[in-house]
Amino acid sequence: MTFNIHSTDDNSKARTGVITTDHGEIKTPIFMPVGTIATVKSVHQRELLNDIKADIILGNTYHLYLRPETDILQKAGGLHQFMNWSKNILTDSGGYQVYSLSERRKISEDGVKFKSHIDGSMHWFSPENVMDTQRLIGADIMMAFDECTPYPCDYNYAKRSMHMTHRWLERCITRFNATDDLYGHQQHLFPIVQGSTYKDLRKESAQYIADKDLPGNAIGGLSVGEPNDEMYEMTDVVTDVLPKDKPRYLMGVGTPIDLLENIALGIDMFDCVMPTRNARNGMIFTSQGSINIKNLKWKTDFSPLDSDGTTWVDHDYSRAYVRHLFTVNELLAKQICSIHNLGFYLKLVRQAAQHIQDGDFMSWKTMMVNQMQNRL
Ligand code: PRF
Repeated sequence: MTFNIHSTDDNSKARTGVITTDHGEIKTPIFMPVGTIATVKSVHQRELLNDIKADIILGNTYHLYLRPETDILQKAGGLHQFMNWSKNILTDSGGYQVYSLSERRKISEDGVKFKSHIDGSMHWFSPENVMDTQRLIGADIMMAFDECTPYPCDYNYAKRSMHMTHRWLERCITRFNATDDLYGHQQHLFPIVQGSTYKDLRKESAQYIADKDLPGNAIGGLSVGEPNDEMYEMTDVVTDVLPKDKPRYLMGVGTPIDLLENIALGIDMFDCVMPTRNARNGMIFTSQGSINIKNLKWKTDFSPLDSDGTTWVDHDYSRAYVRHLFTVNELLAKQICSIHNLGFYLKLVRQAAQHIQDGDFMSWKTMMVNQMQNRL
């Protein structure tokens, strides 16, 4: 994997660059659509490729391990083959999903015992078997196994948990180095900074992670209920420590405004269920603000879904039509809004890159943040 920085902003920590892997180029800053269970919900791979223009999507070890199960993915020749996606894939390690989804879990130094949210069966994740599973999935970028602490989190718990995440990282690296990629493309491991909302812990964790000299670095444990200012403060502290010449990935973030604020703080990669999940509930994002397309006010609005939008759904369908589809509970409503929202997120990060190159990123960001706060 290589990461080449193309431009930097004089007034913030924002930068543009290109990550290159065996599955092609990823232009940063990037947003990665979430494809939890081998599908970006209600969006075809063709649309991701041609309309949304995603360079990389995300999968979840936790979900894929439970269904279709790892051996099916292995028989298929890996996740790329199974779902017919020839660009990049990053898999989250399961560290977060075990905590947020499984009904019961018991965490120890060895790993996590958890109960499946599907059928209640018992399972076991460890730093070692999570590396093995991600080898079998075949993601281009694999994530280390970590514990994501809740918010708020007691200082002593956050500190103990962070140190355990660091010890787990050692075990991940050992297993990663002792195993090979299985499908003819190279895989890469990213470690995860934790430390809750404590600056000293965040600095310590960032330094520890940076010293491992892996090809990219991630920040976890944020966007878990803390106020936005606290999230931005933690990102700021951590990006001051993480090396400049490697991509930085802020996990599970966020709103369009969060993306712009964190790009200014030196983040290169994001993922979040928000554009797809909100789309399925009728909430769409535009550069003028967010819209609840189910509202009565759109009943006779025959203007395009988003006249500034870059995907075909933005121009082919009116607000009144999409509102109607939601009213009668038609599947097409969710498809249209998911394509729209992902198209909007990807356009937003491409625009950010353009403004970083042009040297007016911060003034553009201020204008966009103001506009996007509106509810139309
Ligand atoms: N760890 C992992 N995945 C994550 C997170 C984390 O802390 C978050 C936190 N926002 C989202 N996804 N492994």
